[in-house]
Amino acid sequence: MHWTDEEAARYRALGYWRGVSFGALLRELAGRYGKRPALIAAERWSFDDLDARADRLAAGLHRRGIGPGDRVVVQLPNVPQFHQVCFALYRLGAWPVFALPAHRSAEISYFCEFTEAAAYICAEEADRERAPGTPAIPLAELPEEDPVELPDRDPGEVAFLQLSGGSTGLPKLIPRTHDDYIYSFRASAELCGLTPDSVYLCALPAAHNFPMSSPGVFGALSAGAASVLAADPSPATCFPLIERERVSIAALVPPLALLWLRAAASTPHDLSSLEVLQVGGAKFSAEAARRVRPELGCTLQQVFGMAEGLVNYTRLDDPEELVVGTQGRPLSPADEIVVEPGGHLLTRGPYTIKAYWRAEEHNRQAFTPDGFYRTGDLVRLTPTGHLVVEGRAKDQINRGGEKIAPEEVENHLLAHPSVHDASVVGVPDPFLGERVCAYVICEGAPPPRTELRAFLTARGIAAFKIPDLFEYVDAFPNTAVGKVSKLHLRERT
Ligand code: OOB
Repeated sequence: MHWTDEEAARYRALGYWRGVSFGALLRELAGRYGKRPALIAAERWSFDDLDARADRLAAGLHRRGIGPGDRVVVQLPNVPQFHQVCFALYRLGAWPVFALPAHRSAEISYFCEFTEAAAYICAEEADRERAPGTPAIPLAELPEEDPVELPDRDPGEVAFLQLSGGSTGLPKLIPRTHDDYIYSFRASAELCGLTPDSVYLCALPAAHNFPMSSPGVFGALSAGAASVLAADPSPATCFPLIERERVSIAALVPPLALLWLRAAASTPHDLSSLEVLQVGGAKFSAEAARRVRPELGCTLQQVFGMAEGLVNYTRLDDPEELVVGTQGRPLSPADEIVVEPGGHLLTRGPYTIKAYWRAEEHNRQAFTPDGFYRTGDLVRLTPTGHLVVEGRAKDQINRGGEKIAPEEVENHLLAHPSVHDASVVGVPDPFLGERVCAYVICEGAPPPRTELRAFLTARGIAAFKIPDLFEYVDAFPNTAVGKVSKLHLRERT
């Protein structure tokens, strides 16, 4: 389930795992950076504010019976309370389960049931309907009380459950420990050159691993830097924030980077503070990558990461051809990379998981007996040790950085009375990289496409999973062994 004793001893001896819990880390940071700004949104919170408010919330949740090992599904927008909730739960030893704001009742009720969640912390009162059996705590009702004494947590234990992009019917949960996660964002902050004078813009959903830890808000906190939390990632929202707060580094997925490039050409806002634009989550084309420096006036950093662990970065001083043409190289000298024939990328290291949580059967395929994670990505290694992502072996759609498990959508479609069979694939799209296309075999007359869309919406799935295209067919092409050939389906559009 975890790292071997030998690996753990090595990671500690090399100083990667520092043996400090999240709770202790925030205390240490508050001691060092006190009144300096930590989180900037409608409200401005200093390091002291975040530390004190995490304590007060921990006390309130403690009184409600939330304690070590309890799971708490957290679904919040980009507000400082998101980070308050994280640190409060970390101090209690309870595990946040990080849902995305786009998730709806199908996903939230599954997370709550599968993790047997003790609570669901949500944005709005109305959200509680998404998890009928779980006590909901809306943002406006976060219970803050006078702090209570809580024992420090063991840094080797699980701190939270992150969601996998998923390639199976139901998403898998990723257990990350204090030691491994703190190492990943501290090392990332260093690699990105963050200092207390840096300003990080969190434009993507704060719960995603990229803006959380690569270096993300946690990395910024660990460096004493401020983070600006944007309500949405549009240029209209973000450009004024960059100007006002003198943002120095921001992180985007490729389609948003394209939008920013387009908007930058005619913006009245001063973006000159921006030194680094990170782009990751999906493949950024070399053509678009080449435009970043001339059009936005900053350094591009490509980031190829995964919630399971491994994160690759182009370095800020890499030559242009590597920055533009590769997805970077591993964060840590201790990251082990294996590229099997065909380009299959496997990895093992100080912040890559050894198993999904409660998924024994899936773990047997996803990890090798010697503890490597099969990423499902197909890559090429350059002589410099950089990785170029060339494709994917896993059955997953990457819609502009949003990951979709086709099987999950197929299962929802199969619940419709007119649907005899369904096969969901990603088809190329110039803006998103891929769009979602559902091939459907109907029983009787095909329903209008709007009906299938409405049906999926009513099933309560996130909007980004609803197919962009529906194609009615009489049969699916088969592979030699009689399975549906998704390769052939993709080629049909
Ligand atoms: C990030 O994490 P996830 O867990 O949402 O998705 C991971 C998968 C990777 O296995 C790969 O298939 C794809 O997303 N991916 C990329 C990529 N970055 C991620 N594919 C091509 N080029 C890239 N630059 O997406 C994530 C986590 C931490 C940092 C950055 C991204």
